[in-house]
Amino acid sequence: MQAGKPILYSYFRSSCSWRVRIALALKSIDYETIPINLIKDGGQQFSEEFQKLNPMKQVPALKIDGTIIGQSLAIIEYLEETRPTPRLLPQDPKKRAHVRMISDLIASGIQPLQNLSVLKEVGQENQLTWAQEAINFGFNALEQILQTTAGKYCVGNEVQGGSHSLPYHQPHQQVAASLGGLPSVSPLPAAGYTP
Ligand SMILES: N[C@@H](CCC(=O)N[C@@H](CS)C(=O)NCC(=O)O)C(=O)O
Repeated sequence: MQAGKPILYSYFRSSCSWRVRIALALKSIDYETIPINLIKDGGQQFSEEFQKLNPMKQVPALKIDGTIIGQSLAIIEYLEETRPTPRLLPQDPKKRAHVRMISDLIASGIQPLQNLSVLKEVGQENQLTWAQEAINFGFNALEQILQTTAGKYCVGNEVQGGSHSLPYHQPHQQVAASLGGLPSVSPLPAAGYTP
């Protein structure tokens, strides 16, 4: 595989892709986007061509440095290791662990439960309640954690403290606000990123 400009396979409404777009923007990495529409044509993630890039049939996937990487957090970690400036992870190991804890809470504990494929299994009638419960449960845990870790961002006042998880907050800012009683979760999206 020839290494050229990185290519991000992405969908505009995908919070997982958004997470990677924010990391790319923070690191000022120039890249191209190939849109994978998760709704159109029965879901372009299921095309034979895309499955070869990401057998999980999910966005994002990043073609970079002659390889292809799926899983948003793995992509972000790779960018951090190969393009370390500016840092996304704090230097302090405890703060770093806090960033990873929050990222995993969102990327493993909330988002997958309301993925399109899961909602389809849950069925149209129950999917709203199902998704609301997953978000409610996760955000309540997050609220408790942020009360001890957050400053301006999820962890402290440096952008790297919570950049992994900011992208999740942004698309769900209104949800967090509408849930009420989440004073630490609701204001965090206002971090000013529009990648
Ligand atoms: N753990 C994966 C999750 C990726 C994921 O769930 N992507 C969603 C969009 S945010 C997707 O492609 N869904 C397609 C589907 O459910 O069919 C990551 O963090 O990259």
